[in-house]
Amino acid sequence: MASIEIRVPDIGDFDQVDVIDVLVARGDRVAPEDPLITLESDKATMDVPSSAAGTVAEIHVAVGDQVGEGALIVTLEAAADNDGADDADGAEPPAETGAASDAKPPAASAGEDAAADPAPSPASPAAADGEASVEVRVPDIGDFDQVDVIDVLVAAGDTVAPEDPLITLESDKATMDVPAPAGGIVERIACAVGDKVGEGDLILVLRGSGNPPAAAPAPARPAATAGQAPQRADAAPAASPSAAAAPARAPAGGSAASKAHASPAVRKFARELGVDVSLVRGSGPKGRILKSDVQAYVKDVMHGTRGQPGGGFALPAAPDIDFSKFGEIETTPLNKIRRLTGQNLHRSWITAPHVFQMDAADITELEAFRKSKIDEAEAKGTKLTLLAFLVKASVVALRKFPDFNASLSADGEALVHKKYFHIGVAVNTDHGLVVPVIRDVDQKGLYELALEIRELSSRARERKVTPAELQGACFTISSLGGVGGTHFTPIINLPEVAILGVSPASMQPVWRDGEFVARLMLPFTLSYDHRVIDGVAAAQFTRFLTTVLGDIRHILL
Ligand code: CAO
Repeated sequence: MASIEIRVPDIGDFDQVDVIDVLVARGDRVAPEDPLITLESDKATMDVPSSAAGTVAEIHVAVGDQVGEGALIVTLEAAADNDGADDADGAEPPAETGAASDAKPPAASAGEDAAADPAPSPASPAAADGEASVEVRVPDIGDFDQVDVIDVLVAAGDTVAPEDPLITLESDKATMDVPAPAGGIVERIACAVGDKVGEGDLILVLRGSGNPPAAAPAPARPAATAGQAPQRADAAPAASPSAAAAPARAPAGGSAASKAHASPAVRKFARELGVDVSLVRGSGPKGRILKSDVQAYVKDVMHGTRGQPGGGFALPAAPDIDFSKFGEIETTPLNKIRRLTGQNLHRSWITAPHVFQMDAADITELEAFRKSKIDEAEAKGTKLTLLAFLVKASVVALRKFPDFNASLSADGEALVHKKYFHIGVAVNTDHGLVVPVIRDVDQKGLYELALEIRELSSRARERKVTPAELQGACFTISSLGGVGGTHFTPIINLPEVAILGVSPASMQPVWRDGEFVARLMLPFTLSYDHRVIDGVAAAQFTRFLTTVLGDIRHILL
């Protein structure tokens, strides 16, 4: 069966854009035109559709990646019915469609475009001076004929600056803002949410403010989608902010739904399910609504926990506070790792009801054994820290308590038990928290694990771990043992159901056989998802872990 590589097509003037959603999973069957991923620049959101039918064999991008033209998105195993289809309809051969190498990018920016070709100017001044009324029309929107007006961002009487977004249009592939060609006061609005418009249709009339009216910049238009070379090269990308970044202004006729930050594919999905996207809380970058958010919303509604009159649970949006009112500030953008980590932790915190089970293991003997092996470990080129023992002991406990080596199915109706034992290890790095995964721990010895922990953590610190090395964990260990503290409560790394938070061991007086004896005690916390794990099971798990760590020979059993 042939493999087809689907690549990022020509995306016009944009160099590197964010992957904000991956809409397929390995094993999914896709048809031509099914959306695969959603890209977002600061001007437009665009789905990249599949150019062929097939089964998703490999996904090469993840949410948060930045991609440019030609980047490999997915590899498809071709469906039988692809064979010969290209000849029949004259479409590009599948391997080339993603790169869309012959697709023309949109032309230069709005201003340049207007200078080069003023004829299709969508802004028609009724008089030559800047105070005259200007009819603002839908500019060239590329391949799209009639598209929906999904938001009107201004009202009659509003003052707009050049490039302010006026309306938002949506096709089945892209959401795009139409920016103001000039500054002025909105005299009259000529379209409404729900209208279908095409190039040249009147949007509104602006009364000039002294700024000479220019040709309206075209909306940010995604270039050809895979397999679809654009017919025209004269459409210019807008310089408008995205809908989400539009100035805070009451929309004239726009519904809250149209203001929601979601890709066309997600909107379509929501429409199919009858979901009002304005009620869905987005967990994606910049609060973007993902398909999984719509699914989670529907699930909550079905369970009666959200959206029901008189009840429900909705988090209010965080207030936008101007801290400079209170003193000097400096704003530093979060890097990608911190943004993604924050989103994942937040999602886990609000999704999984966390319970924390604390315990302490007597590791006096284990520590004596570890110390006796330090030289041997060094000879093997590694450092045998407690963490290798914890990783191994956790797998012994996961074997005994299989519900801890499981994940809830996406619909929340089943528990997926894993027969493999991959352990995530939280690594603190200068650029944020990274959790590389040690695979098949059950098949590895302590030295091998120690080596791997060392190697993976240093690569994590050098930003050299691959996305694949961050995936597939069954259970995570977060050790602050080398740092300090007495106890802490880590957040579960969903879709895992539990995480172990380990604090520094210390000598403690322990009452034993009628006297206090000094023992090295290791405090730890098991944070677990109470939807899956009962309190008794959690206490049994942590007790068993103390037994294994108390007598490490248990790992042989
Ligand atoms: N009790 C006492 N000492 C401990 C200990 C514990 N629980 N765990 C580690 N130590 C000791 C080690 O033995 C080592 O001692 P020496 O230098 O004297 O030999 C020292 O502390 C430093 O260990 P380490 O941190 O370099 O190595 P590690 O294998 O224990 O941990 C790693 C590796 C990558 C997990 C760690 O460096 C790290 O990044 N930890 C932070 C994880 C984190 O950020 N968690 C919070 C996330 S929120 O959930």
